[in-house]
Amino acid sequence: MSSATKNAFLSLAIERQALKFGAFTLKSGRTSPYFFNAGLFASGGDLHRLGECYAATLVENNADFDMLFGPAYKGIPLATATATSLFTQFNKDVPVAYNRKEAKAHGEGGNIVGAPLQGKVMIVDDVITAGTAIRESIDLIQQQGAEPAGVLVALDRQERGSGELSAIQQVQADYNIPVFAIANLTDLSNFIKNDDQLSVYNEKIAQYRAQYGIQA
Ligand code: OMP
Repeated sequence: MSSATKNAFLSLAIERQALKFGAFTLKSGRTSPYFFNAGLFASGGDLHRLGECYAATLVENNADFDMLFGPAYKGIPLATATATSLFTQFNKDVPVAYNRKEAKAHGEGGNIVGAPLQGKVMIVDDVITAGTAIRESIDLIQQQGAEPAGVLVALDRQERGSGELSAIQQVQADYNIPVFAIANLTDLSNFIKNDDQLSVYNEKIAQYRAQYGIQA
């Protein structure tokens, strides 16, 4: 994938403090020297630029899919922004859908909003931490008779889950689908290498990777 896409994403994330450096307790209980919070891309401009990075990642990887699906809640604006960028940047008008967390019994009913789930469905989300939300999305897609085509996330932390594999590698292995990331921890570490203020965190990141990182 092009370094221009990775760099555009990483500089925006750092600018918006969606990527923070310090000491953060993760869901796993690990203390991480960095944390990614996609909820901080919170303006039309931010979502537009982020959508361009997601869309470019799909196109640069020649990803094979018919439509996009954004899991509630964080995946919803991300899949939408990706769909609009696929149209404006790449002239691809693909259907987009998302789920409600709670099924509606009245009105239009059901828990899928937007295009019906059919064909090869690409799931768009922020990060894969334990893989629970992604597994739920895959179940939902299969229940509708559609096929999961892959997962697209912003950042791959490249760290082990409970075993040797990362949650991303586990999803790839269990479902035999690709997982694409705009950038991974190696990209982040290279990106901050020459930054006067942030390069100091590379030592902590290296220590963290030695302890929890996946095999290269
Ligand atoms: P959603 O974005 O709501 O799916 O949550 C993702 C989970 O991953 C949350 O529990 C976050 O606290 C967690 N998380 C991040 O969002 N960013 C990170 O860099 C690391 C984690 C994590 O806890 O591993």
